[in-house]
Amino acid sequence: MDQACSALPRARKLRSLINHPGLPMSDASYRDAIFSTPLDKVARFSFDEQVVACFPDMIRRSVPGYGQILGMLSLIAKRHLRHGAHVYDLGCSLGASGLALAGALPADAFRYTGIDLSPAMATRAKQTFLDECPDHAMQVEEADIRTYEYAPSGMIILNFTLQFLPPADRDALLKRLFDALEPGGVLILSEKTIDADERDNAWRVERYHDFKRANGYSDMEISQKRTALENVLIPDTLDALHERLSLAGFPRSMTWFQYLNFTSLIAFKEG
Ligand code: GEK
Repeated sequence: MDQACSALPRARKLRSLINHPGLPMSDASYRDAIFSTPLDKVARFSFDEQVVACFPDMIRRSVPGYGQILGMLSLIAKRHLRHGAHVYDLGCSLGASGLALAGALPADAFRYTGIDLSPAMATRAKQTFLDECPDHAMQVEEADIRTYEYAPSGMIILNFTLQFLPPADRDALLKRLFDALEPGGVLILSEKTIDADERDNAWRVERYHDFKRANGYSDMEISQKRTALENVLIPDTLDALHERLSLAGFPRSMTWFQYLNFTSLIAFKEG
């Protein structure tokens, strides 16, 4: 196993799984220590083997509200998804959203396709679904969500993925997703956001760093990760996200969750 990750005690592993539905048991054991030693030159962040090995720990300790958003997905699906409809999870990483749905809905309730560009992520997600929910119809494709040919779908999940696309590619993708949604379909869009007001933004970023410190990250880890994500993760403002959804054709969108500079929106195909 990679040196940047170390084993979590079993009790902690179980506790974190109970608190956060949908994360793969087999991948929950390694602690994110990727930026814990000083680096001469911090490379651009990428979703490689090293990140995959400690991803569940990394995302839990770095994304405020991640577990709550996952937990709510199945409740939203129960209200909005036609029985047997198709669900896309774009930038599925290790398939946490798919697992959250499979943990709460019967096998015939939906068909799921997770898509991820990272071969390491897609391979692990496929195996996780085979291990954890073999009776559900779970498919994973290694592909670019910008060029993928979408079939009609009842629910599309974009959890913390749009932020990794070049801003110029975002509107075209959202338009294609709007077209792929069936009448009554919903898009869940979760993102890190930036505030237009500098003082508000500074406050939220500082409290976010406090959140990371409280979750065990050192100042050096926070600073090196920030450098690695520069020009890789480019956040929009919350207003810009709603504008993009409107431009894509969605007659109605709302912010249903916000925790510091992390937010989740729901967009309805019908008003
Ligand atoms: C979760 N949704 O656990 N096409 C396909 N995948 C992409 C692309 C692209 N163009 N660009 C980036 N990705 C997940 C978390 S992580 C967010 C999503 C994070 C993939 C990338 O490989 C990675 O797996 C994912 O998007 C973003 O709920 O790590 O902050």
